[in-house]
Amino acid sequence: MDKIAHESDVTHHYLRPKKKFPNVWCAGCGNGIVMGALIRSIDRLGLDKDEVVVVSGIGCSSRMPVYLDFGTLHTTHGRALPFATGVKIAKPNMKVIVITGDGDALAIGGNHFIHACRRNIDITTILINNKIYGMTGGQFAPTTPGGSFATTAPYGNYEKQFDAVKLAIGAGASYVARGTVYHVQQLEKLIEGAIMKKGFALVDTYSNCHTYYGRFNKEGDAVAMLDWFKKHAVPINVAQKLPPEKLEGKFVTGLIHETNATEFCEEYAMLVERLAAKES
Ligand SMILES: Cc1ncc(C[n+]2csc(CCOP(=O)(O)OP(=O)(O)O)c2C)c(N)n1
Ligand code: SF4
Repeated sequence: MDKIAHESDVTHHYLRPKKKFPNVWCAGCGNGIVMGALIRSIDRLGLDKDEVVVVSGIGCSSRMPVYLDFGTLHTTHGRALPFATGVKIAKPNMKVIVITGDGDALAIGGNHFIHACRRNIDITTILINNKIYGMTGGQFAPTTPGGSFATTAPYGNYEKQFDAVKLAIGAGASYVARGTVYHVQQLEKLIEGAIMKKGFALVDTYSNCHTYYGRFNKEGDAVAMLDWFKKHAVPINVAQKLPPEKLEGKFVTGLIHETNATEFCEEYAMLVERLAAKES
């Protein structure tokens, strides 16, 4: 069987095609690329469908678990991480993956994001960062660059922009990476690494919302936006050798930060064991 036919079979194995399709995404949306990358990463890791739980909030990106044939939870806006935390504490052997948008994770869910990083709980978070609220019509998000246009920023956004990678590192996450929907093979490797990491893992994934961000900011269609990612991404190993002025206007991709800090569920299990030993 050729490679494309094989990958198509793999993809269909992990989808719910009869129940949930067609999907709600605009043609060319980066969400589909991330979903394909996630499926191939899970398949390569050889995980059983029943070992994986995918949790999301609300947003275009957060629709993803609906289409996936794992254990799934489609919850409320901004609250994917609290639900995922509950699942992980109840079932620590399961691989818990959160799919979230930049509004979902960093605006309404910002506090949950910070504390999940701080606890270093073993959850993989794939943040689909399209720099805007897609589902509700293109309002600006905490990741919208200064000067960019949105329905709620008709004269240009005058707020400062969050860097999700810096935020996660500062708050205590143990695996922090950035990828894009153009660099799919790199994205798959980053997702694999994140799933296998014991601790909180973030994959900040730059993605295209051509329908709103691209249109309002004259960045063109989906293909033009992918091309922008191609031209502006600098892999971490290259970036480390460049002076800061050469990185202006660019962004760094790859595994940016990794530590081996203790993980929340392990700490909790040790506490329970200690207390049980005291009682007996
Ligand atoms: C409590 C609550 N507040 C607001 C909303 C409306 N709402 C739904 S999705 C969304 C933002 C989506 O943006 P993002 O998380 O970046 O995801 P995207 O759609 O871009 O993938 C908002 C504000 C809601 N559903 N619930
Ligand atoms: S509105 Fe934007 S984020 Fe939502 S499906 Fe369309 S392109 Fe994707």
